[in-house]
Amino acid sequence: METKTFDLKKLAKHIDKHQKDAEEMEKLTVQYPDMTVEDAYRIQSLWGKLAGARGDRMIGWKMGLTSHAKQESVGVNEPIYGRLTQSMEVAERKLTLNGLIHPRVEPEVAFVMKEKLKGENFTPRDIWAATDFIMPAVEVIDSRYKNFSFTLEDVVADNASSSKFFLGDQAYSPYHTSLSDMTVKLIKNGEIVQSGSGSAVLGHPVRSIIELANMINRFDLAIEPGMVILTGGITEAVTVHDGDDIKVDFGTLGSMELNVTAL
Ligand code: 0L1
Ligand code: MG
Repeated sequence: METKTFDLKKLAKHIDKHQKDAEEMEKLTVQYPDMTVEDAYRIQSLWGKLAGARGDRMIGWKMGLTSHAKQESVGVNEPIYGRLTQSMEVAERKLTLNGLIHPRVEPEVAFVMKEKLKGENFTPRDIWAATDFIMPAVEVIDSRYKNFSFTLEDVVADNASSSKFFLGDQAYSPYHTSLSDMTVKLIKNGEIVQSGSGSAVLGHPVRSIIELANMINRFDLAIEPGMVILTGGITEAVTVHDGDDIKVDFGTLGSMELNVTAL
């Protein structure tokens, strides 16, 4: 087996420390330019094990870089995935900035699964049949890299910038509405600052689940029953500051409102 000049476990601990301390770090690829995307997913997996060992259980997956705009900004043509843990889900409608570096919010659709999906090349029908319900969601992304600047390998190792997420109070049937036609507006302090349609997510959010199953199957991993999946940003992510009021209008999936506070 090829011997790496870097220790993946040590890098997972390094990222974990910067996440916990909310402290910016240099890109890993500056010091380790030979790092591959596969190495980066292994670092992410080791990070997941560290979280699990302190009781922060994995509860789902997120897909990132699912829009052309985001892929272009990182210079890639593929999405990425990350791990969602229990401590990332926030039940109250308050986003506390303490513990975060430079958070941004983005509206998403979450799928909650009732059946295991393991394998490749699922069809949309397979995904719908395995879905329990869908929910509107707001993801908070917070890259641990300076200036939110990274390569594909860096962002994968940093768990796809995962930090927190909010799910709406109301769950909906998977057949409630056409998610690709759904228009979503992100309103900050009373002003519409972003809008987009569900089709921004790989053409349709269901495609995001198909892609996730393909990608994790390469590591022999599965989407497990009960897991929540954030399918990807419907609009660009928006920076938030203390005192901001964030409202997301999901059309027929209702709306969500968050207050941003320092503490
Ligand atoms: O959820 C996302 O699409 C974020 C993926 C990572 C890229 C970023 O931090 O903007
Ligand atoms: Mg996202």
